[in-house]
Amino acid sequence: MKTFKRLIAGGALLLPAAASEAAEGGGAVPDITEGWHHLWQELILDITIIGVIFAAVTLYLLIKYRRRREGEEGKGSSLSPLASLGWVLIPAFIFLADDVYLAAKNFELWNKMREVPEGAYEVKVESYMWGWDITYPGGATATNELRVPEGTPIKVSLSSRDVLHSFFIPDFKVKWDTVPGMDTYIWFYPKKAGEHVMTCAEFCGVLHSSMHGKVIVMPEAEFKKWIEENTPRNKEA
Ligand SMILES: [Cu+2]
Repeated sequence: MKTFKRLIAGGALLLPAAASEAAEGGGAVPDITEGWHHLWQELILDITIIGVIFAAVTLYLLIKYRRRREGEEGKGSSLSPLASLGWVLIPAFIFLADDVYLAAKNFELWNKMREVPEGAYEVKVESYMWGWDITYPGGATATNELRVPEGTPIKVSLSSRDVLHSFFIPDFKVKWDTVPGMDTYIWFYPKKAGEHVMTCAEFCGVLHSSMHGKVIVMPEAEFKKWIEENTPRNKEA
């Protein structure tokens, strides 16, 4: 796959490719948030560069071969068949090579997004009209506030009590549908403490727009304390 991608990258206008390759290495847990962010930037950059070049060439040809006098008739093209073919195939190749390259990167990231890293902390989230019920491994529960420890990959097991919803954390660039009767999941990697929005991204009824909550990333010790205080057996004791 790598060789295949290099081949394609070599053939096209793909300066950012090397940079993205370098940004990916490192820790055992892949940073899919950074990966999606990077792929998005790369896509915008590529289509901007290609778009500007194509627009400039089009503009140049439009001006160069414009009609100069009233009633002037154009001459037949002087391009050879080979040159005509080149004018069609080369631009098409540039577009397609970039598309295939970006698609390959996309699928690579997609696979990482579907592979939960080992040792991930699992939290259950059940969606309903219109909120999120959260259950932790020890039985602690919460609504609309998903507390997680920093520095640990989090697996969110998703289900729905009623209709289709979609669990979306924009800051981590992860989103997955919750489907009645089906178990789905998503994972993300909160690296440092802080608060993030989580929201429903699938229209699910009149109060869909207020179906949002918070992802609260806590320092590990603080999170442990919170879990202990909220686990049912500890509450009773
Ligand atoms: Cu919803």
